[in-house]
Amino acid sequence: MKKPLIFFLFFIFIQPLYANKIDALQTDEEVEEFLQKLNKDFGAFYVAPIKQLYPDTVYQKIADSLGVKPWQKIDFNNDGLTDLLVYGILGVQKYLIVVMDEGTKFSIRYLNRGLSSNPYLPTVKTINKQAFLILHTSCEFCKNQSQKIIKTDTLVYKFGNFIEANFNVRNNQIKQIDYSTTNCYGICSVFELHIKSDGSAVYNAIENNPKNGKYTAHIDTAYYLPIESLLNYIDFPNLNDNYKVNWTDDQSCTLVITYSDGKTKTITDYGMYGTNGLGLLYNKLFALKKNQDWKKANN
Ligand SMILES: [Ca+2]
Repeated sequence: MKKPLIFFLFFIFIQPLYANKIDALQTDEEVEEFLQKLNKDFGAFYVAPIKQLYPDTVYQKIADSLGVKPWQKIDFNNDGLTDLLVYGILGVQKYLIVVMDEGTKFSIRYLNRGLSSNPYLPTVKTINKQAFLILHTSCEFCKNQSQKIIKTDTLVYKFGNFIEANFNVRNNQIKQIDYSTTNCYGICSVFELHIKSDGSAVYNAIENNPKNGKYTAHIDTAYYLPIESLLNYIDFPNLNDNYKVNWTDDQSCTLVITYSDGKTKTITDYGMYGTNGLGLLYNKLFALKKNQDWKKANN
């Protein structure tokens, strides 16, 4: 008779430590209310049934066969805290979002690529206890309707966001990172960053920065090492040399990685979203402008 009692007490005391607000969500309305409390911008956001997410009956059948759900609870980063994947509608736009429980707060990751992107068919697959977001991109807005799924990405939550999974990571010895941005139709920060593997760095703030000018710093290893790891994870030598979004007036950037014995890899990226991994890398490089102790250079 003792065992059930011990189990019951264990359940009572342990459960509140691990259960979070996402675990308690049961209905579409509860999901909507949860999101609206997280962010007021989600005031008109709603969870739509499959028929509304995919008005074309062909895509409804594909969504059913793939097992697409408007929302589901998954622990994407294996930290014991349940996260929430939602594909819903706000205004005329479908939004694919993930709410990550970071322990002390919930934070939202937006997975749309541009506002006019083709609808997604998101599913989740777990391999060796690791959850992957399988993102099928439909061709609902394509002129050529023969191909129903135009792209399938396998994304994993790493380095703070969802990036393309790499099952065979190779570590290249990175010697230098050179990064530069261009202007855009509006106001975009134009700058250069030159970072050596010992952390010594030059930041040249050229236009539209809080303070333009040339600065130097020693990049904190807590910031440099994740950038180096992310570069190796995304397998930069095998990425394309050029990326381009399908809209205009956006900002462009160029990334040059010097590695191994003087090899270089140059990536130019119009729209700065060649891959999810590159987008995350650029965010981390942009952040260095603010999170390092830059000193005005003498020349
Ligand atoms: Ca989690």
